[in-house]
Amino acid sequence: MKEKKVLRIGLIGGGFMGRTHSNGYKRVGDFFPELEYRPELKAVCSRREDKVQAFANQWGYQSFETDWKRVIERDDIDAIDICTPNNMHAEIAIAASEAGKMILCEKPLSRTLAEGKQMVDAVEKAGVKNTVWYNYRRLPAVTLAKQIIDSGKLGRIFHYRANFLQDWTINANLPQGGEGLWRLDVDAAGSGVTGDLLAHCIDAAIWMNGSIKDVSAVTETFIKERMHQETGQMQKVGIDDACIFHCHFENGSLGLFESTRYARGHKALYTFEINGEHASIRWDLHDLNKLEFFDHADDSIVRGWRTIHVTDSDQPYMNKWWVPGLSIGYEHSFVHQVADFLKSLETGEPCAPTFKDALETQKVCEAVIESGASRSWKEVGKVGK
Ligand code: SOE
Repeated sequence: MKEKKVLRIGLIGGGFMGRTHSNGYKRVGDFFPELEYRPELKAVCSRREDKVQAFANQWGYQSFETDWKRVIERDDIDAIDICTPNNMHAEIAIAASEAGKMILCEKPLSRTLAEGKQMVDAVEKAGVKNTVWYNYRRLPAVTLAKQIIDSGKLGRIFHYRANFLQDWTINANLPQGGEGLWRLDVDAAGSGVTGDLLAHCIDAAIWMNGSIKDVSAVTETFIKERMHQETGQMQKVGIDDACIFHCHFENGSLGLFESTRYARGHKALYTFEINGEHASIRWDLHDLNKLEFFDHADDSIVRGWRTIHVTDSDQPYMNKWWVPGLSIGYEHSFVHQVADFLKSLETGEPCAPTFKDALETQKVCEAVIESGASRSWKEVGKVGK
């Protein structure tokens, strides 16, 4: 068998996302054997030595570091995978670009549009390969939705609707800052549900339905003060706990988006629905292998919503897994992203979403936050100008 080329990975951040990405690197070779490249888990980095050592042992990293700058300096590493809280993304990405490393950055690209622009400039100046982990794009049913839209089956699109609902921050005693809970600290996260959850919905929406022109948002912070893990003091909460916005897309369709972490009973209810002139599509993360499709061209006596179980070998990614009818899960979206990144090394094509693509999502997020704060419509193209 032909010897594979190696992509040596330095993972920075050993939390939940570090685990999802590591699983992607570990599984990809078994299921995408035709790829010319294979990832090698060279080093993982996190500040606490005991934790990072345990992570390295558990996931099979060859070494560990406690200072991310060391990972970037190492010449036995080709690609930096950024899985830190959002406030580290820009600094690490810029340093990694300057060191000529490829970068795979966890979403959202950055805390702010200004930071995101610096990151795009850095990767473009250095000419380094880059991608952002908007993983849900790579679930087979979501990729199929994109293919159906691109085929023109929906015709003119009128509506794009998406939700991302959770309930894990309702408890007022939950502190802000620290592991996982940095998402509640505006300095670490940049924003609340807008950057953390709606960013997924916006990424998919732009990918499937084109650019968003303008937005009008309502944002709310339900718990105004929380104890900060680092200071031990009660501090103002600066994130949006909930966000609802509507928008115009450049193609003339209307968008409606909602996200909250205060929807009791919902853990990760990400849904979207797209209504076109001839057909509609809807999808629900809780039943992620299924895509619902309504085609007005069907014979009227049998016309209705049909459920496509996206597990057949001619459907996106599914020839890599089991046999038709057998489902895959959330973690496979990360395996697919690694596979697509490795493939892009062979072809020389960008691996979407690149930093530049993800900057579009960042612009919409910024417009949404500004619109919520000012209670006015914001044109996405004018944000940050
Ligand atoms: C937050 O709860 C979170 O883990 C996000 O950070 C992820 O991006 C999302 O996929 C699931 O929810």
